Amino acid sequence: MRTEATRRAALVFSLFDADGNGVLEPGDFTLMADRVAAAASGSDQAAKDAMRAAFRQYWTTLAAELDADGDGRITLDEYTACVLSPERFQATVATFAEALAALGDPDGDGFVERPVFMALMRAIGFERANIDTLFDAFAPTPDDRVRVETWVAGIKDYYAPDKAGIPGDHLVTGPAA
Ligand SMILES: [Ca+2]
Ligand SMILES: [Ca+2]
Repeated sequence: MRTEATRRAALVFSLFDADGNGVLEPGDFTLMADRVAAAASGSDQAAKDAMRAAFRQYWTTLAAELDADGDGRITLDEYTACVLSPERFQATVATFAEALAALGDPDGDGFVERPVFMALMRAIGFERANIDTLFDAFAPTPDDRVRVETWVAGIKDYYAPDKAGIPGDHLVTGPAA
């Protein structure tokens, strides 16, 4: 396991703890889905519903796979186990990545513009400067867009325990780290 992967997991844990009470519970994922839906102003209802379903599946997987003490809440220690056994989490991350990235491409042309990317990532809670650096690391086109597939792959890499020095590591650096 890489230190980088543990740091990435800890950051996501802190952001997904949307109500800030130190543990992940179903309500955190409803709150987060509401925030992301509000930021996805250009997306249709079907895309928002898919994202909400992906957040629900995320929670269901956490509760089924990582709630070691069975208390219906996920602590940071329980959560970081997803870094140790990524295979239990892979399908859920893939669904989540595709649903989130789809929100970034409301017109379906296969590309995500920077302002849309920024709005969605801000809604999740990442730092503005880190989001810009991440977008740049995705090697945007001259008109400042990245491919949906690039973002999907970036999200999957973010959760991969053996990855280091990836674009997603930019999210972990800066004043919040
Ligand atoms: Ca919480
Ligand atoms: Ca627990």
